[in-house]
Amino acid sequence: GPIHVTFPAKLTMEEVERKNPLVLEGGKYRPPDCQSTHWTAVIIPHRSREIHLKYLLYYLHPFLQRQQLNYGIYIIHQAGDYTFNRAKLLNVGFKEAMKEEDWNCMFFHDVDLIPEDDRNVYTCDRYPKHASIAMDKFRYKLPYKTYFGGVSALTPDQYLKMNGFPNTYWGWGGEDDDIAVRLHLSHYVLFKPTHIHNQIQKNLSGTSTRNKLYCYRFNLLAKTRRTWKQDGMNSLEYRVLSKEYHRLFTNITVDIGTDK
Ligand code: UD2
Repeated sequence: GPIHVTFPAKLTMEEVERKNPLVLEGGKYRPPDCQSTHWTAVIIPHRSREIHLKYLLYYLHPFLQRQQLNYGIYIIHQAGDYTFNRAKLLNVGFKEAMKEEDWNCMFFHDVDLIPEDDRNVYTCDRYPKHASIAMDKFRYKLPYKTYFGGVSALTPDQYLKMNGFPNTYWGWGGEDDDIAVRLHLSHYVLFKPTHIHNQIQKNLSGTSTRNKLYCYRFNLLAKTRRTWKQDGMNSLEYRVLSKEYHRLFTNITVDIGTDK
């Protein structure tokens, strides 16, 4: 049922670690008393949002364990202070996570969204799923019908069929709409759960710095139909700078280039 999400002021990462003794190195987990057929990788694009990350892990680990999934949490950290590129980081996350395990479901997850109900099941469906249809920041309604921001869930096959996500959106905005168009062009019906409690998320906004608005996003969006087959997983270039196995997550720091 519902999870009462609060943000305890004195929470430390050490405390979150103590509360999750069964999590294996790198933020991986296997249910100790059953064999799960679900292998879910949670991919989180990240830079300078440590406080959000701490609260997310505080809620996400016990939440996923209650669902008895095999899971792993991957933080894809963009190196340097060039303009952020959420979708490209998600592509990197997919590629790096698949090198480690045969995941059968990928959850692409903003760092500041916390599930508010246990009926948000972190497994994949027959169709790509928008897994944050009701967020407190939008008063639990979608801002528009095709909105695809926040949290989404795709199987590796679904993801590869749409050539992953675009690499070319630097800064805030547009990439989520591009992904929605790709889904349509790959002939997928988008799955949006109908029961609101299935996908509700609390947004942890607040102190973080604003991502630079991407001014050319509408120009790119207008061309998605022509570009999606060339821009995506098949054109992804990056350099892994480090990979660290922390207690509650795997951190992969990457150089993904710049928009210059
Ligand atoms: C909204 C969407 C997001 C995406 C974005 C447009 C929601 C809840 N989220 O995000 O999915 O579509 O609009 O690009 O509707 N991040 C960092 N460091 C940064 C910048 C971004 O870690 O400096 C990551 C982080 O995981 C964050 C995500 O990117 O949650 C989205 O960025 P945001 O929180 O700045 O933007 P927001 O909430 O408007």
